[in-house]
Formats: sequence, structure tokens, C-alpha cells
Amino acid sequence: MRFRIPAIAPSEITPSETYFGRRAFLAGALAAAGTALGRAGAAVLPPRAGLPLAYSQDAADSVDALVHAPNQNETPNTWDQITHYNNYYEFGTGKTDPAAYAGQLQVRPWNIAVAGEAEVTGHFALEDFVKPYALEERIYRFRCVEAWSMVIPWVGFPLARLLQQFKPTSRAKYVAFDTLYRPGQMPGQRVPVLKWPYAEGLRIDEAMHPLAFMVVGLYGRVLPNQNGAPLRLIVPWKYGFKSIKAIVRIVFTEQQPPTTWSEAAPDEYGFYANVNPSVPHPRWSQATERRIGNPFFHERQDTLPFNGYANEVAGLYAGMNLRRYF
Ligand SMILES: Nc1nc2c(c(=O)[nH]1)N[C@H]1C(S)=C(S)[C@@H](COP(=O)(O)O)O[C@H]1N2
Ligand SMILES: [Mo]
Repeated sequence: MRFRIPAIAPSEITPSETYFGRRAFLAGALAAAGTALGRAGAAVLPPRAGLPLAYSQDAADSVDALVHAPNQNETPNTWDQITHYNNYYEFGTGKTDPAAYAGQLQVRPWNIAVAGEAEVTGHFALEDFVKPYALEERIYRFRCVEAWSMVIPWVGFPLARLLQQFKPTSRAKYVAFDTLYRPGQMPGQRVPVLKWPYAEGLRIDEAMHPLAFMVVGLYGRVLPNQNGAPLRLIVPWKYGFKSIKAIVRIVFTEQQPPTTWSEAAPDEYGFYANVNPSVPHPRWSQATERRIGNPFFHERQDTLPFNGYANEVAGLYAGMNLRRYF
């Protein structure tokens, strides 16, 4: 077993009830979620957030050797915490706005454009992306730049497996991602709090790292809209803002792409955004964090370099000045 998963008290039972006991493999897991597999533009049934997804324990086991599981003894946050304390400015800047308003977003059909320095480019249906992969579970720490954290059992597949499909050329030094721009269903986009669409990016070696993960589910269930359905990125060693939601565009680039938060406030948010307790944000320390769900008197916990994934990822930044490239 990769992670020691604590027993959940019946009182805490949420959609997670069957989850911890169920380790079944199901190819084409989205079918189980009520998704008719179809090409771009074809009529597809929307999957309902919270319906069961299945994932591959075989694939999850293959990660055992890779991740030394810094969260081994940490209790995953509950479904309710993970789905009701969100950052998703397309639906408002309040932590409960996404849960309140993201339900109106239509996540099917969902098409994704792939462009730039790759042999295979064009428009693809979400199902074209997800179908070939066995989904797996990753219980990752998640650290927001605002100094709170959670432990979250995501379901998805390695980003590298997706990107390799497009055969990036040797000029592909970075990969950029855009969120959907649809102000009719994303009320926050009618307000210029950020430059829309939300954009993020990774250096190509970061993107190809086995810990970089594309997420379609949570707690073995279809990903709720407020957490970035139908497809969002999770980069567990970086601050949460790198983990872009509702992705509709992927571009391989030679130059470092502009990213939303680093453009909005370049002194506060860098392109790299690796979790680093020794580099404070200009307005607050990053040395400690508050685990969502802990009682108010609970002491804050130390933030770990690279969010606890240093053994796995520090090598990506060998020789780099991490104060300069924050
Ligand atoms: N498109 C988009 N992606 C986004 C954000 C956003 O506002 N818009 N917020 C980011 C931030 S700051 C955080 S902390 C995480 C929150 O993810 P969660 O709500 O699933 O915990 O999403 C990130 N991805
Ligand atoms: Mo964040």
C-alpha cells in the first residue's frame, strides 16, 4: 500500500463511504460516470459530479516506488472540506462562491485545443484524451500560496502520458494551459479581477515529471465543477495557483508563457511557484500552514520544501537560485 489510509468514522461519511474500500480497476472509467464516449461535437450526456469513478490500483501501486509519501500519516480532508473551500475566481473571489455558483457550468461536450511545438495538434474531445488512460488515485498534499493546505485524494492520470501523445518537438521548452472563457456561465469573468482566461504554464521537464497529474475525479467520484471539472491540473510541489482548472487549451512553446498570477502581481507570484518555506511572500511568511479542518486552537504546521516532494522533484531545479526563480 502506498499510503496508510485512516479508517473513516461513520459520522464523517460523505460520498467517500465506498471509496476507501473500493480498489477496483475499470477501463473506460468515465463510462461508469455516465459519460457517453463520443467525438467532439457529438451529443454526450453530462456526467454528474459526485458519481463513482473507478481507478486502477495497479497504476497506483506503480507510484509507490516513486513517491515517498510525505503524507503517509496525514488524514485526507473530507469531501465537504475539499468541495466547499475553493479558489476559483471565475465564480467569485470568496471561498464558498465556487460551490455556490460553479454548478451552472456545462462541462459536456468539452473540447480541448492543442497547438504549438508538437507534431500532433488540433481540436480534441475530452473523451479522446481520457479514454486511453487507466485512471489512478493520488493522495497529494495541496498547499495554497495563502498558507492553507489540505490532503486530497485525486483521481486522474499523469500529465506526461497526455502530453507525449502530441509528440512535442525539441523546440517545446514549455507547455501553457488556458481555462475556459465563458462569462455567460462563469460570472466572475464579467469582473476584471484577473486577466481572463486564467492561464498557467510549466517548463516541459516539470510537465513531464511523473508527479504532475491531470485530474478528472475526487474521492473516486466525478470531479465537482468547483474543483475544476472536467479536467484540471495538479502540480503537488507548487503553490495551488499553478493547478489550473477547466482546461480548454494546451500550447507547447519555445518561450516561457505568461501566467495569470505572475502577470497580475510579478513581485508576489513567480512563474515557478515551488512551495518554499524559506522564501516569504512579500506580505506573509510561507514557513507554516493551516490545515483546513483543524480546530482553531490547533497549531499551524511547518511547510516543507517542495511541499514534501523534494526527494522527487528537487533535481529539476539543481543549480537554480530559488529566491530569484520563486
Ligand atoms: N481557472 C482557475 N484555476 C485555478 C484558480 C482559479 O481561480 N481559476 N485558482 C487556483 C488556486 S489559487 C488554488 S489554491 C486552486 C484551488 O483548487 P481547489 O479549489 O480544487 O482546492 O485552484 C487553482 N486553479
Ligand atoms: Mo491558491
